[in-house]
Amino acid sequence: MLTVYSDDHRLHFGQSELVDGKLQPCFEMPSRADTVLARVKSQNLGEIIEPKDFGMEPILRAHNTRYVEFLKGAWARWAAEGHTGDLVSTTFPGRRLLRDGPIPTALMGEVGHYSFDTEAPITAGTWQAVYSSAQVALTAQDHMRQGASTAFALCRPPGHHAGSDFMGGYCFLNNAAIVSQAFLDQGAKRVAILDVDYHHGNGTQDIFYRRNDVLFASIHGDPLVEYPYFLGHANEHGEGAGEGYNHNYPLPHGTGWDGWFAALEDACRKIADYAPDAVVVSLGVDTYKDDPISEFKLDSPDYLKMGERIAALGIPTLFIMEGGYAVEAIGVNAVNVLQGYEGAAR
Ligand code: OKP
Ligand code: ZN
Repeated sequence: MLTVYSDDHRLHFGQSELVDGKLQPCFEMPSRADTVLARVKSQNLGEIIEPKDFGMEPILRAHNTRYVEFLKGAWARWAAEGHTGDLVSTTFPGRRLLRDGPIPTALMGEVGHYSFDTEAPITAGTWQAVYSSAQVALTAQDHMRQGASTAFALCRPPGHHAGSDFMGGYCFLNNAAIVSQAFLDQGAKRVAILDVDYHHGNGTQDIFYRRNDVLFASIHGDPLVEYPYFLGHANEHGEGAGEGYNHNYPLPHGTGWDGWFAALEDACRKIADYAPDAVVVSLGVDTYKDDPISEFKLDSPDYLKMGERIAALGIPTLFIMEGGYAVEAIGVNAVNVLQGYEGAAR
């Protein structure tokens, strides 16, 4: 399996994240990608290439232009004001504040307008890193356009919490949404996104909620007890033309392989019924038992079985790296999914 990777991910390195009222090092750190890349190499998964540059157009097919321009220019504006630390939003349009009102001209207001939490810090290199992360995904997608049945986009930063015009949860541009739209723009009739990250992919759900050309299925910690808290319930089935094309599997803390696999089985049946031209997997491995911010109990061999079940769909599948914060283990776990897939697809 081809892996696409760019060192540019290092340019995004948030200084800190608020945990129990104290600033701690960000869980979403550059060494995460290093661990996964090292495992891809040590297991001889296949060729590793740098991304090509597909430009802004495929990004703007999934994201609001003004939001993207904000992301691109925010650091230069922040630095010009004399700041040296990360640009992080702390004020948000909660209920009965103007969520879609005039966009504040002050940067601290504008970043709040475009964020839903404090966990997507904008640093000096964030734009280059998230742009390259999107190009990593698009390059893997292009490999499949040329006929490959699978590919692995080793994206960092991740993307599934980012909506068309908002960031949050370590995410800025939604890599899975961007490549799904690219498949459609190249002639695919239907694409299914299977989000196996521990957290609900609220951004991806939001982007495709009113559409029937992308089916979204997500298995995640129940939002009643887990981040992102305010979306991801089982009764969210889509709206308008999208009614019936969104499937959430919220599961309780402590869920292990058996409970998790039952949800995967149901999701895979829905995907098979939908008969998509391609499957995009939002591959988070923060479902791991020792993940520092998560509460599922999957063990490393389970990821092989996850890959095998996805392969049994028999549909071209693009894997997009999302979360996973047990830095030492995420290489084994992510690559296990890919090797499970390859072993069963072979
Ligand atoms: C991104 B992805 C600790 C709480 C963590 C943010 C989680 C973002 C996860 N401060 N909140 O889905 O892996
Ligand atoms: Zn996650």
